[in-house]
Amino acid sequence: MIDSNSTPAQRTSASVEQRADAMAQAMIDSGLAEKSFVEDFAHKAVEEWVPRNGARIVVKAWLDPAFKARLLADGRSAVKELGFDLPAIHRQLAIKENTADIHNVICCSLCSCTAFTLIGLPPSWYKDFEYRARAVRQSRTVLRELGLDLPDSISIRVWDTTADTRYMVLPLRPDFTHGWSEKQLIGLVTQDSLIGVARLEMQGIQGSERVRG
Ligand SMILES: [Co+2]
Repeated sequence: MIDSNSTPAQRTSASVEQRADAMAQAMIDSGLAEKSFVEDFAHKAVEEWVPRNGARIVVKAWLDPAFKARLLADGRSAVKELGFDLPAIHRQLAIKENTADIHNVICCSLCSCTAFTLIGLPPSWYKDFEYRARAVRQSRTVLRELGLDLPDSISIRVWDTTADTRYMVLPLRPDFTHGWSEKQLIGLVTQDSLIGVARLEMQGIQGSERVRG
């Protein structure tokens, strides 16, 4: 049944894919972008900007205290050591270290900014108005709704991304990973843990068994 309150525009709105294609075509037609630019961007988004990049950085920091110190002091320069070059607009990369009693979580209350070349494109809930508004005001409740029930002994710090400062969480290395190889450790670090809506040590052995198997 047609909703009589909806406008003609709402009833005929195109899918996200159709709108994205139309925007890409408009950019090409107006000379704002070459076709190869759009294709290159799409390729990078799927193949190169993946959370495994962030996972590699995290594990390097776990295994190399000197690298970790450089990473916390100046994230942008430190990740270059691993071959990660950030877009020029990401002037600063601030790495926020979780501890036993501090939990960091990232949001963008304005839109959907992330350090996307390192942690991957943001998940859909990250772009939702609900998350953007409530992550700041009701962080403990929002984290619980996303499956992370933090005890009161852990305080929460929320980092609101800006155009030129991007954030990534440095998760705590779980005790149960003692003796794991670098590759196993990299496989454990999830995008959720890099954004700060999960804590690896709270995923427990069950989650890790899946990764190791
Ligand atoms: Co944004």
